[in-house]
Formats: sequence, C-alpha cells, structure tokens
Amino acid sequence: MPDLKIIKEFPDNFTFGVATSSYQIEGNSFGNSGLSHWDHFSKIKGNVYNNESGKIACAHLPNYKEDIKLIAEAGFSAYRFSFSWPRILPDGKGSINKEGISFYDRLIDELLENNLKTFSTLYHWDLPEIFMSKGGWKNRDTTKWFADFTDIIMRKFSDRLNSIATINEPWCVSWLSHYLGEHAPGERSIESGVKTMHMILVAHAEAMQVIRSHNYNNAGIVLNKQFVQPFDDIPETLKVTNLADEIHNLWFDEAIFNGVYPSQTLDLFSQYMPNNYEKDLVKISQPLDWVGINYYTRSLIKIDPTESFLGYKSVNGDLDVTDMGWEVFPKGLRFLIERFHNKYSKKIPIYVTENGMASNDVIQDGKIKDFKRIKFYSDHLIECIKLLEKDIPLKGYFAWSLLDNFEWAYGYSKRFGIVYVDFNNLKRIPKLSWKEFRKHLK
Ligand code: GCO
Repeated sequence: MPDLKIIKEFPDNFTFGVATSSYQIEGNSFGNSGLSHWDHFSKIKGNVYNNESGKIACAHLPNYKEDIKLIAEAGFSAYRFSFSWPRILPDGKGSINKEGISFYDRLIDELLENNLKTFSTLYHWDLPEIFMSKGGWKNRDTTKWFADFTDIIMRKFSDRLNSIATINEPWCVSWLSHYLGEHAPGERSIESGVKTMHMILVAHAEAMQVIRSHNYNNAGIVLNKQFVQPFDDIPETLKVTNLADEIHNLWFDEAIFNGVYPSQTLDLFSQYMPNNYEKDLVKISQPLDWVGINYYTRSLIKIDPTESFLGYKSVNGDLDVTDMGWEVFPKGLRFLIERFHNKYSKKIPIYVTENGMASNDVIQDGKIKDFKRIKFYSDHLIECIKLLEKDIPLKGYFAWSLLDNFEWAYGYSKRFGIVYVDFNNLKRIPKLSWKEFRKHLK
C-alpha cells in the first residue's frame, strides 16, 4: 500500500500546503462578480468539455469555511489561492465590487484564524471579459490595468498576505492560450502567441513594481516547467528539443533572472516581438524574493514537419500516464529544480507551488481509494528530499489540488482533488490521499 511516511523526513520549518485557483472553485455566478474571459470562452461550443463553465464550480463562495476546515484538519500549514480580478473589478478597472472585497476579507481572516499561511496569486487566468475586445494580454494597456488591480490588492490585503505571486504560469497564459488555442481566449496565431509571451512578463514586472512600492517583501512568480527529452538522437531532434525547452522553461527563466531571451527562440520570434522589447527586460529582471515551480509531467519532443512554425510536437513515451494522459516522471521535478538552482540564483527560495495528478476517482462503499495519487505524491516528495539533501533552498510543497474542480478545457471531467466533489450536490468527501496527508502532517 502506498503511503506518505516520507513527510516525516522533512524539516519542521518546511511548508506543506494545498493549492486552488479562483475561477476553478469559487463559482463566478456568486457574489456579484464580473465576467472573466473563461465565461466567454466556455460559451463557445467545442472549447470546454460538455460545454461546462466555472459558473458554479465548487461553490466555494458559500462554502469557504467548510473548505478551509478541510485544509486545517488535514494538518497543512498553508493555502495557495488566487484573487479573481473580475470579482473585485467587474469592469476590469474603476468601480470596486464590495462583495468581492468582503469575500477575500473573510477568506483571509478565516485562514489566519485557522493558522494557515496565506499564499496568494494575483493572476490565475481570470482576465475580465471586458478586456477581450481591447486585445487582452496583447495590449500593453492591460499590463497597466493589472498594476492598478495589484494596487487595490496591496492596499486592502497585503498586511495579511504571507506571500504574493504575480502571475501563475506565464507559458499557459501566453503560448497555450494564444498560439495553441487550448485555453481562453483560444487564439491560434503566432503573432498573438509571441506578443503575449512578452506582455505577460511585462505584466509581472508592472505588478512587482507596485508590490515594492508598498514595501512588501515576499513576492515572486509561479512558473510551470515541463521536463523535455528528445524522442530520438538525430541532430535535428536535439535542436528542436532545445527549442521546446526554451519555450516552456528557459524563455521565462532567462528573462526574469538574466534579463535576456534565449537565442534559438528569439531568432524564431523576432519578427513578431513588440517594439523596444529589450527595454522591458530591465524591469522584467528585477529581483524576486522566491520562485514557485509547478510540475506535472515530461514530454518527448519529436520532429513534426506538419508543424510548420516550431517543427516539432510533444509525444508520450512508455511511462504510466495519469487521467490527463500525462506521463508520470518524478525525477523531472528534481532535475528542473536543480538546474534552475545551479543556473540562476543559488540563494532564491524555491517552492513547489503545484504538483498532483488527475485520476478517475469513484466512490466505493463511501470511500475514494486514490492509491495512485498517494503514490504520485510520495514519489515526488522523495525527489524533494533529495533536493534538500543537496542543500537546495526548497521551502515548501503545495499539492494540486484541495478539491476536484473546473479543470479548464476539460471541465469537470478530470479530478485533481485530495477531496472529492460530487458535482450533483457539491458535497465534499475526503479521499484516502487527504486522510494520508492528515495521518503524517498532524
Ligand atoms: C496550473 C493550473 C491549474 C491546473 C493544473 C492541472 O496552474 O497549471 O494552475 O489551474 O488545474 O495545473 O492541469
């Protein structure tokens, strides 16, 4: 039987938490929220499984106390959540929705009362719908509006936030959403993809400047990393594997920590880059207090002549896959963090801000026996221990996710939670993985 005994090997000051995001759990129809571009995207047939949306999601708004109890009872010491921009500013800017402010006020107070550290994110993909007609993240003005939104968060909440992340997963916000078209706004254009690969980092920089103007000093960014390996060893494959590594990983690392973009990708992107992008790199590379790494899987990179722009596609090898079809490769987590640590800042604290798996969970005799998930967590935590043994400043680990929730284009068909949600009646039922965390965290 898999277990999470490994937890006992972590130092006492290591932070164990769970993560969620606003649009995936809150329920956008509650609390007078404005619409997000995900509300728009999910209305268009074919974008989201079963035409589902985040309208109700886990109805976290009316149930947040129960959800926080589940975090505290399992023994976690931190909760990673995000602020919904349209919930606070239904028109993206201008007048504030009091109910939105009141919700986060109560949420944060409830977390603190339960001795949970508040790890917040400013942007986990819920762009106010109203900005879509203005070009969304392609428009530099959006980065300024994001700075204004950041200022509101800082004024209202920063004294109660243990940690602030600017952007969650810039690769997903840009490439996945504007070139691959899989996420809102669903664009499939090279120009949009490239533009947003830069603009989202400008947004990060603008937000950081606002955060610093409030003398706040525990701020960072959350990067999703993909472990890429060549499908075969012909030179052309090695070349495109480096390109994939740059687009997924090094584009962001190099810009944020070295103030440059990696050359192979920049050559390919250059004709689409915004004017004077070099100037922005100065503020994009301002110092951070920590970095968050989200890790799920590896990809094998294979030459694909039908992909005329990049020339490759990602394929699976022969490893076990999760319900998302993603290969399980725990070593990749260690490799990516170690490489990051050696290449960039040796001192910057690192958090695993997301790690987890989807499985096709079912209730049997009132129980959800998600043994595969327990093993997944255990195998990845073993890699974290190895990092600590090398004195790498890994400070915490957040399981994705507290609840089964709105898994973006997959709707409610993919279950990532350590707590099962019955989407017919919104009842929460802790899975065995939740119980296993509780057993070893308490
Ligand atoms: C992410 C996403 C989550 C997803 C998770 C599983 O930050 O990648 O933030 O929202 O649900 O990654 O796909």
